[in-house]
Amino acid sequence: MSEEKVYPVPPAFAAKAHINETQYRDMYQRSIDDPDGFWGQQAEAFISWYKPWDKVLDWDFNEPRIEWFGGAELNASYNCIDRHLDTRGDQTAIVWEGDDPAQDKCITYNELHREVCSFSNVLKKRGVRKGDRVCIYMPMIPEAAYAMLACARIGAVHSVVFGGFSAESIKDRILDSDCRVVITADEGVRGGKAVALKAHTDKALEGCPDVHTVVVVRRTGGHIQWHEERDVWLHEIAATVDANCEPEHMSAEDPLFILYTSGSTGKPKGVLHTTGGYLLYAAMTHQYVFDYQDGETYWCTADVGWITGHTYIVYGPLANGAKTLMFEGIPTWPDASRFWQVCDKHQVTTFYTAPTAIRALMREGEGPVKKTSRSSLRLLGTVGEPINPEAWEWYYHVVGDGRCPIVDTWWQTETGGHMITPLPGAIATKPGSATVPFFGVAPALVDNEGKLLEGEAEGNLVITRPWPAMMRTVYGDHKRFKETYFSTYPGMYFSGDGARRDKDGYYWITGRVDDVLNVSGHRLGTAELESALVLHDAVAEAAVVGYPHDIKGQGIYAYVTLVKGIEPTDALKTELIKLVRNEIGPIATIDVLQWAPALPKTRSGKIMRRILRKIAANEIDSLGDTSTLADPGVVDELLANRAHQ
Ligand code: 6R9
Repeated sequence: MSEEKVYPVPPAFAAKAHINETQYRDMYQRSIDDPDGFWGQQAEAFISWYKPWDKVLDWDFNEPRIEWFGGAELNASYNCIDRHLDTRGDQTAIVWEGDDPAQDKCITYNELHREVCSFSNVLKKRGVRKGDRVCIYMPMIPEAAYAMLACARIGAVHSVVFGGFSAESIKDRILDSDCRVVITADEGVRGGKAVALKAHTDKALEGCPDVHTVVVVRRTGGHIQWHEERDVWLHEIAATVDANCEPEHMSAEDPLFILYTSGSTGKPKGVLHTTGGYLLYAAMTHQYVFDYQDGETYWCTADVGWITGHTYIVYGPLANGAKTLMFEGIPTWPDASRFWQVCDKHQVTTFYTAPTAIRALMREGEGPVKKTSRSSLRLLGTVGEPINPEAWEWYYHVVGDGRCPIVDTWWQTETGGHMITPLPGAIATKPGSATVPFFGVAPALVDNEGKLLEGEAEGNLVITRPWPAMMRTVYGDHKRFKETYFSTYPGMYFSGDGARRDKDGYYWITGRVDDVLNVSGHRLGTAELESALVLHDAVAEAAVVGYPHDIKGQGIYAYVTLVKGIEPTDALKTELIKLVRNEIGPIATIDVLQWAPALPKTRSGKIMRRILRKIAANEIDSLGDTSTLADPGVVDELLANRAHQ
């Protein structure tokens, strides 16, 4: 590793920041020494409760059981809307920027209140009750946020499915959590192209007989199929309901939402988050990590279909009464200058995106950036995958003109909010490092045997104690929750990531150590991809690994063994790639498909992925020990027929 660069906190930034270095150290120490006192105080400061808690925290990582603010009551929608109305009813809550640069609008807190109340009553009218699950399959339009907040208001549990997922993926998610109502739009619009959301929904619902209602938002007016007994237009039904809806009083541990994410085995799991701890942590991290100051315009470019969109477009900013920007489009439409034009147009102060977007824009050169001012920016953020130092430096110098600190935030769907990240007024940054833990977070590194590593070390990243926004279970499968996160290293939460800790105690995330790929910041399980491939009659066996990809971070490399007697052809290759896209969605587009007469296996029949990863990464000089293979000749054959990347 080359010499590490350190970027100190700009003194002017520190002077105005919510948290400076001394405060960070003091507060962090207190959060570890006296978690009940620390979190109790934060919970009073950040959240409005109907009823206070009996106990701040009750936990046992062996069962596992995690309870924050037991006995307390609150409502997330009330916290994100109603309590701001007296002081900022006329201020903008959501700035919406359409795919088409000529389309935008501002929604005030008063308007948000009206829309969410009305949406809540629509859901009630269609029979949705407290505790029911509602699937949301939406483009990036304000109605996506209204739908989420409406669920929260009436105590329904939303399950947002990313608009880029296929009908098959929607179906699986609807069935797994038994959603009876789906909220979607006629079409989405991205990069000037329509996305057939309603058509995908219709197809998914062929396999979901219990769904009785589809609420459809009109976005484009494009042609769609209509099922009279099941489908309702939002604008039509909204005209028939009351304007006001009182928020339900929810227990702190009542579920707020389910969000599916890929694991190393089986189908995606429904990560369940509850109300009190999640909302507190969302609000607090949004305020401290983005150093949000009243009146600023904050922009997170994620899609609401991912956890980043949940926590840092909707719940965190709105709980803080912030102005949050929601962008319907893509970074390269109409051209590669779009992000920066939007920053100028709406005077964005904080910009939060993914390394894959930065790398894609970096490839276009400085021109598209430099023709904009970006003078409103004061902080930059990144999330989703490790950021390579070159991309970090480009982001810092070219986008931020060397003025804006960068917060590299490590966290996961499961963690609900930021876990390891600099606080911009407190922590000097190093390009490529997520730096140090947020308040209350106790990270540690363990070796493969679970032994805790001290000081400078590299190992598996675990968290040794609970934090308020951690997931509570896998929906409908608590056993899987325990097995996935608490069994590898008993008594600790295992992240699935590897990391290095340097001499200053800074963490450097090295990437997944399990069979999960991170493609353009999106998680994909190799098991899911393989299951999709073997659906094809011609496929006998498949193994999927990741390999380094310039833009995507990781690309998808598939080894496919065909059924005896079937000839590999380009047409078949295309068919297989299409099959996987149809099963999962366009994010699951295989980059390289190699025909494999056989796969390298141990004598007990386990596929040796280590070797497949090396071949895919072109690291053929360091294949390691192949002597334990049942048939070492298989490797030579794979090497001889390596596919081009
Ligand atoms: C928020 C989110 C989680 C996985 C995680 C890790 C990777 C996320 C990162 C990062 C290095 C960062 N990851 N942020 N790796 N540095 N700043 O992305 O959630 O979609 O569940 O992905 O993403 O590998 O385990 P999710």
